[in-house]
Amino acid sequence: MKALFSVLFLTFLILEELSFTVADLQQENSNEKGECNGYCFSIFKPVLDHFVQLKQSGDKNDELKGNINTMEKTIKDLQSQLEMNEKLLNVKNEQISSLRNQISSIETTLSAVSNQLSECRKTDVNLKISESTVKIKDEISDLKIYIESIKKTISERYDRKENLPETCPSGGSNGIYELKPRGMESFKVPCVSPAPGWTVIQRRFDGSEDFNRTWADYKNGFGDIKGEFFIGLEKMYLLTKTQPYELYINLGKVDGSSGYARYDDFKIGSEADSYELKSLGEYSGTAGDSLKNHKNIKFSTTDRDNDQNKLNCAKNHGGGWWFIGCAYSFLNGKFFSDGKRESVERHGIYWGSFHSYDYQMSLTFVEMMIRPKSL
Ligand SMILES: [Ca+2]
Repeated sequence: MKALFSVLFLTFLILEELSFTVADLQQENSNEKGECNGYCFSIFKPVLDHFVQLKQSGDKNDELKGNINTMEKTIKDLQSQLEMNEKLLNVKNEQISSLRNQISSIETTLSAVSNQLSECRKTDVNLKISESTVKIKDEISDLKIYIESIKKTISERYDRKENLPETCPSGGSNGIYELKPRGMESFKVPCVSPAPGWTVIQRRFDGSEDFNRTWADYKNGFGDIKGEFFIGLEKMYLLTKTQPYELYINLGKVDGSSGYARYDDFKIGSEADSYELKSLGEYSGTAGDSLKNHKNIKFSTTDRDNDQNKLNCAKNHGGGWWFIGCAYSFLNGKFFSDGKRESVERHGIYWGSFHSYDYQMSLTFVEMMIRPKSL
């Protein structure tokens, strides 16, 4: 009966299991202890302890369940927040993606603009280079044309004349030489040695040439360089303007006696100065100085009276010279083969100081020569 009672009681406890509190069980246990004897207590005590443990475990489970519920709720809240954050994150990601697209688009545009700028710069530089090239080509073309014109001019003026001497060669034999002084057309003149390098500019010895000439003839020269001639005032001007020249005058009388007059700085002016006798320099010689008074005197011819006489000295004398009032010397007079002036109307060739200013005497030989002082 006791066992059966225990089983029934145990069944009852199981049915009421989790609704009991620990206090209830302790109370129950106390009640049982009061109602049960020692045997009863020894049998049911372990069972009761077990149930008490079960009850305590159940309470703990309840607590755990509560905690779990709380945690589940918390997790749900967190999940909600997470979802919300994920949504926000997605929105932000979309915004970032959009911004990236915009940046990419801007970068593309910037690159295109940069390329266009580079092309523009290249175009600008190429344009400038092209303009400069065209300008340089034009200048080169102009220079070529200019050079060709110079070549043509040189060729026309100095064709095959490059090797001609500028002055009579020093130490060369007597004879006719073609000279090509700088800046002048070439011309032929007699060159005289042994006095080296002298260019003959006037010569009288046989009366074959008429020296009663016009201004134009004295300007340009006349006569035969192999015989009697005058080289011309223009050549004398061009020669003596470039460098200092000496003048050497050989004089001869009909009796064969001779003398000379030498000047170390001979120079005449241009036609605009009427070929004025600009300079003579120092005189030396044996014939005396019959030219010094003619310094700074203009040249006169029969048709151009530049003298200081109210009459026309050139016309009266019958030739061109640097006439003053008239002349202390006159080497372009009429040639008298016997050395004597035949009439007062016609003046002979004279150099006053060489024949005691006897103007009835006429020289039968004259040779005027010049050479650069540097020789
Ligand atoms: Ca006069």
